[in-house]
Amino acid sequence: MTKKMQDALNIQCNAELESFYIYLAMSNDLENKGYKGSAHWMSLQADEEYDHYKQFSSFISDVEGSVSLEGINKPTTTWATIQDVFESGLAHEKTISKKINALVSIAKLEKDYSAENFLQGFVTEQVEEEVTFRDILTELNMIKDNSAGLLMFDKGLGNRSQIK
Ligand code: OFO
Repeated sequence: MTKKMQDALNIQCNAELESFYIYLAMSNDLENKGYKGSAHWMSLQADEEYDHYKQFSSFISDVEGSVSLEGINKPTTTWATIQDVFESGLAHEKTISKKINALVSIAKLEKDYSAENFLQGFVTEQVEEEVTFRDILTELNMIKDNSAGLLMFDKGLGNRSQIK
């Protein structure tokens, strides 16, 4: 692997850990707001990001590169409403999608076919991540501040059992 590719993948390791941290902060805020089911969902979302970090770091090691960890920015810790939490989540996933696409461009330029192949899974993953957040927001925008609707919505998210 070229140094340019390794550096870019290491930056993505950091971005995945930052995603983990951001979703943990969102989970804590949802818990504080009384949305226990949504907090559970978001905590699994954080776990999924940690899994993405592990996939990136394993790939770097598999191709005899080295992983180097950097500091993680302090995340936002409170949002005005549950809608704002998920709006921020969708905006964040859009920034990650751009980063993944930029990595694919680097892999192509570096003629790194194994990195390009590895990254394709994340191109697909990012489409799914954006759809998931968009679907949740559609539901929340229909419910607005209807308490019975919010209660049912929260129970629904509480049923998430896996990171995928
Ligand atoms: Fe949310 O997909 Fe990784 O960052």
